[in-house]
Amino acid sequence: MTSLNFDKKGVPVTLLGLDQAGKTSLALRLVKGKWVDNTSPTIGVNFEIFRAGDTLLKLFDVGGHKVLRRQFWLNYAANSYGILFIFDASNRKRTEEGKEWFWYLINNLEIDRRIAFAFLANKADLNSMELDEIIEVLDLQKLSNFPKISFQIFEISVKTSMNVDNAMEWFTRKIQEYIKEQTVSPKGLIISSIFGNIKLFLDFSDVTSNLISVLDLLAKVYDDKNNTLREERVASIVSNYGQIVFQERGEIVISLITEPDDSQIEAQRLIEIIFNHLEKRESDSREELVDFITQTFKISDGNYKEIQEYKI
Ligand SMILES: Nc1nc2c(ncn2[C@@H]2O[C@H](COP(=O)(O)OP(=O)(O)O)[C@@H](O)[C@H]2O)c(=O)[nH]1
Ligand SMILES: [Mg+2]
Repeated sequence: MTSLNFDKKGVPVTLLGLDQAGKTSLALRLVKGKWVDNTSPTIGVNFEIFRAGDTLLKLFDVGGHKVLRRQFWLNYAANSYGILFIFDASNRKRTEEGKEWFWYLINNLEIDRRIAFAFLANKADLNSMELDEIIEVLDLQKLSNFPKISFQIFEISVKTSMNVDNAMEWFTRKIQEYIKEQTVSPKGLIISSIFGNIKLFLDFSDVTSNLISVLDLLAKVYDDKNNTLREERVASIVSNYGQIVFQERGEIVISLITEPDDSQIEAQRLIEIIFNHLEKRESDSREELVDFITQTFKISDGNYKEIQEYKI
């Protein structure tokens, strides 16, 4: 089993909430370690990225009637390890709106693994709703119907920093737990052109004996590329033999063969590491590339072979 490390890319988490709830202020507090009076609201920008330690924070403003954006941030939320949902507990006028977005998120979140969800009732320094009231008004008891969501509610003030550390401590501890659960066992890797010409085929676990099924799966993806590939040019196919996660960037396609129930997100992250390496080190020899791949996947010498004969 190869577990992934996030040293370079950071752990993706999503920060969601209505506009004015305190998302940018929280991100700035986490990044800079202090209160930043964020007087200029983010106009027109609905999506920003911050880095706090080894965590990548993706921020979304979800207010208003931006129906078209919903799918976009839902995808991000589903692909992250944790969600920080900021709720402005001082603004009773927008409670209903906040509640609506909250439940839209919970009801539409498609996850196949556990996710940490911190509900941050912000602005506790003002005359704000108490936790009991929030739980009641937002129907938070109903969250027990969602066992994959590990839910915790915190009364915080980004301004005074009240409880922010506690909330983040719980959140990062949960995320670390879930990351450990996420493993990918690469069985093979194929680098090819978008036209299907295979440039490199590494076999880590006797893929060769199932070569026909692997290539067959791959051919199906190529045949139906425009329908199969999602927005980010990623597809995945699962058969009883295994899963192929397939990503296209420029003229290159990388396909990672894994166990059928391995995490697609993790497989995708591994693929991206290889893509980034290819872009940075174009001049590398084939041996150097193979070394990089086997090291990244923690495959020891002699535990892989390069397949030369194939037909797609
Ligand atoms: N009193 C108080 N104001 C806050 C707190 N957190 C954020 N704010 C203010 O709320 C407003 C909206 O915050 P902002 O971070 O821009 O919200 P965003 O739209 O969710 O990014 C700003 O005027 C902040 O200074 C808090 O804990 N207490
Ligand atoms: Mg903002």
